[in-house]
Amino acid sequence: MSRILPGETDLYAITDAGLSQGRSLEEVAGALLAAGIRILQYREKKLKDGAMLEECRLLRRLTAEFNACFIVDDHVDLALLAQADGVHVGQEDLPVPDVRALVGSSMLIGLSTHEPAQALAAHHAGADYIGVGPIFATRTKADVVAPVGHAYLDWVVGNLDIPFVAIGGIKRHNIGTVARHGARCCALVSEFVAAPDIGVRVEEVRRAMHAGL
Ligand code: TZP
Ligand code: MG
Repeated sequence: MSRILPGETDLYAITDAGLSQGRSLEEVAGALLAAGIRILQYREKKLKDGAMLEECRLLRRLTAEFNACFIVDDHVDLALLAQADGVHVGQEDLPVPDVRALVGSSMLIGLSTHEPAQALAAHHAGADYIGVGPIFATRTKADVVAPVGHAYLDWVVGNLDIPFVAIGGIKRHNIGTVARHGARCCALVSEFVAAPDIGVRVEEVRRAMHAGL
């Protein structure tokens, strides 16, 4: 078990089977973890619960080998059954206090936010960290809200003391700017999982992020 918060590590990787170029979840996750990714989120919108539980258990084993933090998107039941380190919910999922009642105090709860009022509410409700975005336009998420650009990120950096991860359309070419605006942790989906060589890509992204600081 590894409770690692955004900010304690610089990069947060999220799975996406449809963007993984035909590679297995095990191959993609293994490459991300071998490249030093310390927070890995399982995000799956198509499979049935039984298949998702198997995949969560696989990722629990892999992340434990690497002492990495394992987060499950949306599914509190799967997070509990797979003994994940955390669960990540959106504005229209179960409210944070209700998730907390289910998972207890030791599991991390992350909440996606898109505006200051949501960030303040997340803090108040006891979220352990927030997602801040989408910073840029993205095609990875179907029902995504309009990009918030750097304005909302700047507000979070200037006004809140809660761990956060910037997300949405972040790539090698723009992560330096996101870092310069104060993001100490960035979440990437397509830039990582669709890369021909995931290990090389993680290194490139990390270098670009730190060059921006
Ligand atoms: N939440 C906000 S944007 C997003 C999620 C899950 C998708 C980000 O994907 P990408 O490929 O890094 O733009
Ligand atoms: Mg969700």
